[in-house]
Amino acid sequence: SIPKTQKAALVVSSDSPILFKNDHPVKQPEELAPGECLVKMHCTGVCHTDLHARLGDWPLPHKLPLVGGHEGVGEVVAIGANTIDCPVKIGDRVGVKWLADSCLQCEQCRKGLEQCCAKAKLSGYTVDGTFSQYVVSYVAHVTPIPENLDSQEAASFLCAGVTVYRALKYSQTKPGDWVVLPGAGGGLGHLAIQYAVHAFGLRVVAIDTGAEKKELCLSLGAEKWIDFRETKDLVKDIKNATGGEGPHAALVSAASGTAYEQAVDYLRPGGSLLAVGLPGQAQISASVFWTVVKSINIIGSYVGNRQDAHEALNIASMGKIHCHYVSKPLSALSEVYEGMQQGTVAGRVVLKMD
Ligand code: 8ID
Ligand code: ZN
Repeated sequence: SIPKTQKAALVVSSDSPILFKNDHPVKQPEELAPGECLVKMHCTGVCHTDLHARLGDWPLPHKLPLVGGHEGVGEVVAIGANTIDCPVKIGDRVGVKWLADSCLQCEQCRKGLEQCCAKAKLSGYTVDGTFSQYVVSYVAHVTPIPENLDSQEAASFLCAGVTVYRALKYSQTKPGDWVVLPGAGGGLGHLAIQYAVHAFGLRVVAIDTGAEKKELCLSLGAEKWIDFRETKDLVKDIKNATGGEGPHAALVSAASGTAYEQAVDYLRPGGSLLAVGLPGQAQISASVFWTVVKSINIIGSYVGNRQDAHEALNIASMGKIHCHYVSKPLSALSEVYEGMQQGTVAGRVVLKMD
């Protein structure tokens, strides 16, 4: 049976502490609209995007009070009455990703750019997300979880995994090419190393800071490491690491504008800058002259559509790509945000909800 109340963590305002509640209401099965489903969470990853929402540092408004979170895995326990063409059934294990819902009818949805739908609903941002025991989501957009992935292992593929997978898919690289990953030791970056190596056959230069992240990146398959706090000349170090000519692509997943600086300078001619990290106020500044003369591609890449999510999880289920995570209870969310802000979280934290 479905309880009336639940544990949840709420952002009330950007300058008050996270509010942990034991009596947050659960939307009851008979209250679900057609197309909605209720998912009982097993666990949820904590993404840096949740920290942006908590700090209110993006130029995109979100709801308040807000239950954050968008890397959730759980079980469908109810489906709204009169839902037609329902692709899931009660008992299915599904993922709740950033893109909670989209209209599926507009030009962007028809083209597979569902994440740019004007009617998109965003989990843990414009609708309540996964930092609660029961989450209302949408049958058209929840992602089936492959049987052989356990829920905690699967969680961070719903955002971090699908995002870096899609960025690499559109990177215009080919096997044997070099990719540079500023932010490599974080949630997105550590999965990007593994997709780059195992799914796309790329060679990886990892950029981040500190001994723990260095060890993690090298153990996951990065061939070269550069500490962004220690380098005296980033462009020179990157060129040296890639045989003198610079990388074919740079996937920036750092939550900092600094990580975007110099990308056009170190990329090889014809190279691609994959803009993924989302500092709220930064600008990409690049020499127009060298962008043109080096034929540089600047590509913004925003999460992924339903198909990207299927592909990212399917590849993960093949067993070569693993989320490196620490498991914590929901009550640890505030300290997780502190660690993330200080840059001390290597890989991910996954919150256990059951
Ligand atoms: O769809 C998207 N484009 C998308 C999806 C999900 C997340 C974008 N994001 C955004 C988040 O909102 C956030 O801005 O990507 C960014 C990174 O998310 P994350 O991987 O969840 O964050 P993290 O675990 O904190 O990792 C960030 C890493 O960047 C390093 C940090 O040390 C950390 O390991 N870093 C920083 I901050 N500055 C750096 C620099 N100058 C840097 N690494 C290299 N060079
Ligand atoms: Zn995310």
